[in-house]
Formats: sequence, C-alpha cells, structure tokens
Amino acid sequence: KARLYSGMQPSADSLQIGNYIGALLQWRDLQESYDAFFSVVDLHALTVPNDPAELREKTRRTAAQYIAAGIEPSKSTLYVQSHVSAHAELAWILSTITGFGEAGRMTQFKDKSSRYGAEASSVGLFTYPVLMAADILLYQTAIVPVGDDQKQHVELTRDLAERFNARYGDTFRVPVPMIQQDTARIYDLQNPTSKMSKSAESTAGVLWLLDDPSASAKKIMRAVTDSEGVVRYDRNAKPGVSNLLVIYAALTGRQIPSLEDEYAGRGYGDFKKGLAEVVVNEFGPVRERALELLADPAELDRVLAKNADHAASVAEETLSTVYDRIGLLRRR
Ligand code: AQP
Repeated sequence: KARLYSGMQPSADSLQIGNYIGALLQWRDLQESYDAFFSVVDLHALTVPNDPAELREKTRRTAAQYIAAGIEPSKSTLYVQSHVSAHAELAWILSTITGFGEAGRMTQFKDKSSRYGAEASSVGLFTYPVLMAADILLYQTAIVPVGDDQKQHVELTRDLAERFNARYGDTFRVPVPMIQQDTARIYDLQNPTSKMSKSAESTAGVLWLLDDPSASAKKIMRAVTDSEGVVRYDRNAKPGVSNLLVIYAALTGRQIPSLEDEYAGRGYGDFKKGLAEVVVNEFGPVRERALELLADPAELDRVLAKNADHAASVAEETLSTVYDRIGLLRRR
C-alpha cells in the first residue's frame, strides 16, 4: 500500500465542521486503501502562543476526535508529532537546504505574520513549512491530502526532496498533493466568504464537533443567507446558502441538485431546520464517542504511545539514512 500522511493542529478544544468534512471524512475513507499516518501536529501548534496545560488538553482532545470520527488506530498510524523526535531533527537538516527567500515567499507566513505583526511573529512561524516538509518526507509519503491553502507548502516539500536527492543521492520519495475539491471547503456561517477556522476571532459562525447539539442547531438557524429566499447553489451570488448546501450534501452523501429540488418553494427556515437535524444526528455519536475516550485518558495515551512507536521506527530509518548521506559522524 502506498503511504499517505496528513495532520491537524491541536489549536482548539474542539475541531470544527470544516476539519470534519474537509479532512476527517476523507481520511476515514483513505485509510482503507493507503498505509496512512495521521498526526496531531503539536509542534506546529507551538508557532503561535499557547498555554501549556491547555495545549496538552487540546492535543488529547484532537486525537480523541480523530478516533471518534472513524480513524482507527489499529488500521492507521495515529500519533502525536512530538512523540517522534525525528520530526524536529529532520526539520533542522531541511532548514539548512531551504533558501531564506524561498521560505519568505510562503503566503501562509505572510498572512499570519501580518496578523500578529513582525515583532510578535516567531522564527518558528517562519520555518513552519520546513517542519511540515520533514513530517511528510520522514515517512517516504506518496500522497498528502491537504486543503488548497497548503498546496504551496507541499510544493516546497517536493522542491526540498528533489534538492536533497540531487545533492546527496536518492533518499526521499517525492510526494504528490491530493487537493480537496472546492465542495469540501466550508465557510464561516456568519461570514460565508471566509474559511471556517478553529482560531476564528468570533465563534458565532463556527460549528464545533464537540458543542452541545442545541448550540449547533442555533448557529445554523442564525446562519447568514440572502434575501432571495430560494435554496439554490451559487457560490458567488449566494455564498451563505451555497455553504449550507455543501455541508448538507457532504454529510448526507446527497447531490446538491437533489437538495435544491427538495427545498424548492420552501423557505430558508425549513431548509435550515433540515440541515440542523442532519448536523445534530451526525455530530451526536461522534461527540459521545470522543467524550467516552476522553474519560479514560490513560487508555488514550496508551494507544497514542503504541502508534508513536510504530511511527518512530519508520521515521528513524529515514533520518538515519539522511544523517549518513550528509556526513554526520555516527556515535558508536
Ligand atoms: N473550512 C474548512 N473547510 C474544509 N477543510 C478545512 N480544513 C480546515 N478548515 C477547513 C482542513 O482541516 C485540516 C486542519 O488543518 P490544520 O489544523 O493544520 O489547520 P487549518 O487548515 O488552518 O484549519 P483551521 O481549523 O483553520 O485551524 P487554525 O485556526 O488552527 O489555523 C486541513 O486538512 C484543512 O485543509
């Protein structure tokens, strides 16, 4: 089976529905046909300020939500990034072959650093894509499922792999991004032209996986729409309604035209009620399972440790080859 790698940052207590539809649902299917590695990328989360106790809690919660959403730790390698020290080690090596200008062209850094200001932005935020390249290359990954916004980082990963291979001999597999379709992208319910995000400034338009079902239903009922009153998909003219249609279709496996037919001649109220029911039914069991897993943190930690052992054994093999190729003297 070909290798696949993906991860998510533990940047909130709960994942949001965009993470669920855009990542977890796809990962769940992909784990059947790939040798999949799914990481909770806690080292990446350190690139913005964090409270230590909260970070630990968010890391466990993120892992629990992976499992609750159907990632099976007996089938996929589900682990915490910092449990495998090779990530940080390879990131250092790769940073020495990354150009300063090259890293400076990453648009995510430009966006985030302008949000925090140059003085408040860390060097870690700048080298974030290099750590991501290490994550991917350590596992000789063939496929990287990511959102459109991460495409540039995977391109950099490919460039670094090719550069290293050319300089030191064939070492890394050059990975290919698997870009999620536009219909897998979910927007903020209150601001339907910007991507729904765990770290959004206002959470009024964010649907949390672990929220109380009635809170999610309320947010859907209050979602921004338009004055046309017709349930139809038009991403430009009707971003709010289109976003709700995409969520509805993704969670039910139905096609958008069939939903448009079902709600033809009915108001947005009916449509939102229908969607709220779908979301509550989908999230209910996921939430319950996640809370169950979190009630026994020792068992969850045991599962994560076992998976980290497997990840480490694969990663260390790559790292060891890298150290040899670049001429580090091995300790005897
Ligand atoms: N709105 C979204 N629609 C579809 N997919 C999404 N993803 C995130 N938001 C949406 C996918 O979820 C995974 C999470 O990646 P991440 O945790 O590294 O961070 P992100 O992409 O930046 O996600 P967030 O929720 O917006 O987190 P913060 O606020 O921490 O930056 C990725 O596969 C992403 O495509």
